[in-house]
Amino acid sequence: MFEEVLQAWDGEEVVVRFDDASATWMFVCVHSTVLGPAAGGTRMKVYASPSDALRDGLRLSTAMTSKMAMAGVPLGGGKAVLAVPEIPVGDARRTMMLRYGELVESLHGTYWTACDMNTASSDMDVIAERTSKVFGRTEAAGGSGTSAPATAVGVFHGLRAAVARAFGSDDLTGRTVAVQGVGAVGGPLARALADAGARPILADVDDVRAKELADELGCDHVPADEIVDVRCDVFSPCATGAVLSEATIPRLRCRVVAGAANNQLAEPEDAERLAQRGILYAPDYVVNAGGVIHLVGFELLGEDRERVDERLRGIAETLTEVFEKADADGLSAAAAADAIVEQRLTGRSH
Ligand code: NAD
Ligand code: PPY
Repeated sequence: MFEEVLQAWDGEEVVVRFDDASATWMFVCVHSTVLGPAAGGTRMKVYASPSDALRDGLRLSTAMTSKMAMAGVPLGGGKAVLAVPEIPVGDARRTMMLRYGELVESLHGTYWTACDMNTASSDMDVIAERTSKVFGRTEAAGGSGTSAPATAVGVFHGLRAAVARAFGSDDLTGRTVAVQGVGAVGGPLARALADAGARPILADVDDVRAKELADELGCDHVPADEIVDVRCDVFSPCATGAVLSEATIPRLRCRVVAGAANNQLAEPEDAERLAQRGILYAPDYVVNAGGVIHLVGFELLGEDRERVDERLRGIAETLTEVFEKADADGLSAAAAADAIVEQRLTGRSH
């Protein structure tokens, strides 16, 4: 039910539209505009129910507020969900994106959009025909293109910082890293890890994709449902959310979790469950901010490549500050990161 889902959320507003022509529920979730206009990608997905779509959008928008605050960019957190009956193609997709662009434009800058699951830079080009409040258009259309490679670079730096914290050195030589999902972020991450001398172990529900990359990198791959159980130094979730749960945490055989997926913890208590198992968790919204740094750096802040790269490397320092605060205050890393976000949003420390 929409009522229960919304009552449990602490965000600012949700704009809802049912797009009759495509039978699509459109939810624009504005979690916070405290630090600037709410921004976050548009996820297109087939959900079991509109309430499930709304729940996903709300959680993702909340995480965007934290991501923006932690990355130190002048934006708030938002996310949009297009709950489609099936993923549209061709003209149906284009006309739906145009109508969605009109919805974004009607918000007069409260919400800025970008790519997320199942939406691409080409969709942003279409949306941009109706609104200027869009990041991540193709370079041909004047945007900065896909942010996934930058996200992978940021995860790589964060992962190295987490390894340094857990093992006393950030040298990745010989370190085993189980990468769950080798798509637009997990793929380049696996390559970077292999280049740095680490030993990636890959898995993807698209087993062919995992096998081909493993063959190319000369590393191992396992079936997707076994990656959580793999003995490794680092488990790197780069597929979907909620992979760290009461059910999966006891199965993990790693020292560190550091990956790209949004909302990795199924529930807040999972941060404590990880800590109790002696697993160092690098909070997702700290580690996966590379896409934000790329899009906002190039398209809003007018930064050059050098500055964006410097900021991507800075993810390692930000994460180290989180770990230091966690140790100093006796908190899990997730709770320490949340406390830093809270301070940036309210100007107060707790
Ligand atoms: P993607 O769709 O390109 O890749 C995801 C991959 O995971 C696919 O290859 C898919 O087959 C695989 N997969 C799905 N479910 C799986 C499972 N249960 N086990 C193993 N593999 C599975 O997506 P992406 O852009 O690489 O993003 C990966 C994650 O990172 C997502 O959670 C996304 O929200 C998050 N993220 C991405 C960006 C970005 O810039 N692309 C930024 C921040 C966060
Ligand atoms: C994400 O990082 O999850 C995003 O949604 C990407 C993004 C980055 C900057 C503005 C809007 C969306």
